[in-house]
Amino acid sequence: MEKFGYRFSFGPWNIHEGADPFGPTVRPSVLFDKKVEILKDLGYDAMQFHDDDVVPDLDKFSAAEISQQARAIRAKLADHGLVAEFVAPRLWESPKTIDGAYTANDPKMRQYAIDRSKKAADIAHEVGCNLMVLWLAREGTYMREAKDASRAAHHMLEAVNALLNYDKDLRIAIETKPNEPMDMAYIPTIGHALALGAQSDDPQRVGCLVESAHAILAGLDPSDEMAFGLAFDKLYSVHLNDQNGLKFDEDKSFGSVDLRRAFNEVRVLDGNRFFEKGMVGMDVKALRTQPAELATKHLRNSLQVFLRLVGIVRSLDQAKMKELIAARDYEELDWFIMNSLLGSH
Ligand code: XLS
Ligand code: MG
Repeated sequence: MEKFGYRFSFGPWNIHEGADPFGPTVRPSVLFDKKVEILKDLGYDAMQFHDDDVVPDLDKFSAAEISQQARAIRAKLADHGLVAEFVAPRLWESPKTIDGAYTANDPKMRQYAIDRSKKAADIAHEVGCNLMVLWLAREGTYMREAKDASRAAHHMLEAVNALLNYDKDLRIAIETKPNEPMDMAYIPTIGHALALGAQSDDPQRVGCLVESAHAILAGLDPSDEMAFGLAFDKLYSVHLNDQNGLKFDEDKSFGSVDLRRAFNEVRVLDGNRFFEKGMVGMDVKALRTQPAELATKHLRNSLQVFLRLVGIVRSLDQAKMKELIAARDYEELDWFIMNSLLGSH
């Protein structure tokens, strides 16, 4: 398979049982070892992790036990020629983070969130990566008056600084999202993420991860969010998927709603040689209707659509595009792009 120099990843949560807020699971759980095989067979290169994907119930274990389990996962990946892309502390399920993790009103809960994130940094080190993704799922409000938003910004900065100072090798990619599970989330866009990173003790080690659906939920174009991160060499990873309107996060297969939008994500990534900078991560979910034995096609589709779009991007007649742009004939440019996507008749 021609991968144009790119490396690809997804997380074990992308092969899932299909429950939604209105209905139970519809597929049996898939064992981790099987998910590793599927990832390899589909042509992916790396697995993304939450801390408790590596060490389930990690709060129950000692540092030595956590290290041992993490090293076992690293070996399992290596047996298949795979690596870990990142480790993300899962700060949205614990009873201690009901009122937020880094921005909880209770300082003891804020400390739990920071301590758990340090464990995630240790796990990242043991599975062989130095990238941590912070999806700030519980940082925000259901009602504004419950939190002091300015103080919350300082609490998030304190958490980022605590991690940067705890592990001098760690790089942090802030994954932004404007809502869900919160009514309104703090750090909703890449601009907010990079502004926070710029205030940190070591801005060189703080960047971002753009998720297509999260940018769309913020009313923004994902390729523009990616371009902003790339402009300042701050795009450490992406979560490609798609989203049909402003509703719950759908994690649809890449390009399955808006192919032109997906084309521009690939055009921006490839035009900035992202294959030299980071991995192309997917964050996609199979439709609840998909039968168990067929519930990995969203991962195949997303990877293959990306590669097909890279082929189109790299075949574009750049001289012709420059000519149309110089003439400000953007309608002809639109026609040119549409024909590139539709296949000229
Ligand atoms: C949300 C996040 C989440 C991962 C990473 O989209 O990407 O899916 O668990 O924290
Ligand atoms: Mg995501």
